[in-house]
Amino acid sequence: MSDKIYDVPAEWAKRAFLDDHAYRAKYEASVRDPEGFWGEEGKRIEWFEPYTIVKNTSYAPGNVSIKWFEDGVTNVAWNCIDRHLPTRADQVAIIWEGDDPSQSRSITYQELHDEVCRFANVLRNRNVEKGDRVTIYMPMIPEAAYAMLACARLGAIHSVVFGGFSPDSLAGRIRDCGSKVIITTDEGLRGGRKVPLKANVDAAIAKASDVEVDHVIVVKRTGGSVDMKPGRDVWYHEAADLVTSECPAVPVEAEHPLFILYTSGSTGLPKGVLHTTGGYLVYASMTHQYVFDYHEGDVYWCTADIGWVTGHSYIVYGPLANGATTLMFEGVPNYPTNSRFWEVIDKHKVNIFYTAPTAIRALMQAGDEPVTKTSRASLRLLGSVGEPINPEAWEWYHRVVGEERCPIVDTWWQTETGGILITPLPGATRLKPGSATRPFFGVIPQVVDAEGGVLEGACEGNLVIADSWPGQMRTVYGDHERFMQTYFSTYPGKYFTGDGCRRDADGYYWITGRVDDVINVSGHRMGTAEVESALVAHPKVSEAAVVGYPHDIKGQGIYAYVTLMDGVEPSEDLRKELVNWVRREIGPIASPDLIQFAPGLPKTRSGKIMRRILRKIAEDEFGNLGDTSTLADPTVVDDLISHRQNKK
Ligand code: 6R9
Repeated sequence: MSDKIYDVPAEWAKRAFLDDHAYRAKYEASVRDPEGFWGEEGKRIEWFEPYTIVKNTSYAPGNVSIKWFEDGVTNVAWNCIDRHLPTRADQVAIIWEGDDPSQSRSITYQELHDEVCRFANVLRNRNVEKGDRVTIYMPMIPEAAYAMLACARLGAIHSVVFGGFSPDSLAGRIRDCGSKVIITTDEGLRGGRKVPLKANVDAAIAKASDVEVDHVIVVKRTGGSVDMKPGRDVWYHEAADLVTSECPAVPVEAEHPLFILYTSGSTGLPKGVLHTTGGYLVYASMTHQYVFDYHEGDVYWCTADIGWVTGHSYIVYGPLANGATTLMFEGVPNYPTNSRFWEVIDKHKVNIFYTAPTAIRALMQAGDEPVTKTSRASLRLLGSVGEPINPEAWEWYHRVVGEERCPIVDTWWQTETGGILITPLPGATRLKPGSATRPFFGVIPQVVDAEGGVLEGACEGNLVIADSWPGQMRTVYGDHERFMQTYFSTYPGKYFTGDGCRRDADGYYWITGRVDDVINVSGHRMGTAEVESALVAHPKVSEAAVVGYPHDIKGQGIYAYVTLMDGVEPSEDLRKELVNWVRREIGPIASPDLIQFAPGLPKTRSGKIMRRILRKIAEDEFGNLGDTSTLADPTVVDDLISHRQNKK
């Protein structure tokens, strides 16, 4: 914890939407009268049929049901595009910056309209209708945003799968939501390297043989050669040539699903987090405006990938709902050089910059010079998301990148929450490095102890949210039981975030990280169970247990304890083979950083692996193993300690 406090800069106190006093008053109003508050706020988007019911939500055990603006009718693509046309047809909606610094494009709202309509018509010609699921497996190119908005325009439900996931992971996601249409590109391009997206789609379809995929729409990106299956596969540019740039936006109910996004939990396969239309858009739009203090004419850049929720809410939906100019970046922070982010900021005069602690830490290691040789004069506000930001990285971001004039908004939220829940507001909140500070409007965080008792004042425990907000997920796709079990059974009547948290005497929240079996690697969520099941699928592995350990750049690294089949000898080659195996099974983000071959794992007499002990060993805290007396064979612990792998 850092005890430094940064006051709101004078310039900010003047320009921002809200000062501290206004924040407190508005927050009070939002929790005193949610119906009145959101009833007004819901009008920030356009409705074809206005709502009369604002909030209809219940966290009741066994009967969780979440509905906002339920009798309203609208369309997300209409709100993100058409309604801006009378005033902003020629304003740039999307600035695209390619992996190769010589490539960039600007797309106006009129062009966005035409492109999205064309894409929607291509889908409509392939029988995509309201409620159908469409899988999008694409790199960061404007066509990915067109594809998302085209689905929204038709009332189809998109499921974006991160381009770094393997064919196996993609197959699981196609199967789970039964999507008959897949949109991809020939290849992706990141950091100068090509990613065989279309070939991965072909492999995934072969694996998901129980699902009938009718159409694969392929956008040409690199021109690399791909196999096209006649009748199933179509080049987007050929199909788009045959359609018009007009396509009506299909009116949908506020609770009509907008998208599914798969995310890792503590058990089982990734869950399909389902977000719906009206409440999600109102919340994404409102948070984007206030948290980033977005004003007319600002150029806004979020570096996330559209494969993650941050890309959904804060590259596409929030900014476009607000008529903003949003920058989409295809590349990576260190290609061609470590100055890339800052050069892009200068090139496009970016005012608001939102990135992840892992990127900040990696760039910090490269020293100040790659930053200071750029101007960054356009920058006004910095943001952070994805994991706790350590105070050292915060200070560097503030001092070197923002030259002490840009506030940092450390935004805490989750795939499940749809938008930011705990965050500073730049004109209102004094900052403490490492703290996400205070709740956004309408959000009621509570800190509870293990028994669910609500703690008051300064305290530490688990973070829950006491009542619903409009951006909240509505269900796990196809499995409402799992939704209730995962989020509402630990502390009945409350939404359990899975995060630990401390609240200080000023009422500031400090997120301490996951308290469940989810690890956060470079801001990406991985379930330990997923990595374990990939490892045990290898013929030489008998058992595996995976935990997180502190990693200087990634935040957490993946530490795997592996027990081999009888007769198999541990070796460096086998270690490499297992790392590659997991990369192939799940994707590069799941690669174990350290593998320890363990003849036995610490188990209770009932056979449960005691992860607490494995975590302590991986964290290098042998002195503090706690009670080991319930272990079936306490001697395995000594062997584990003596063969601990060293951090990289
Ligand atoms: C938006 C996103 C969610 C988990 C969340 C928490 C961690 C995100 C954070 C943060 C501390 C922040 N997290 N933002 N922890 N401070 N500002 O990242 O969604 O991928 O679902 O991850 O990330 O542990 O529970 P998602």
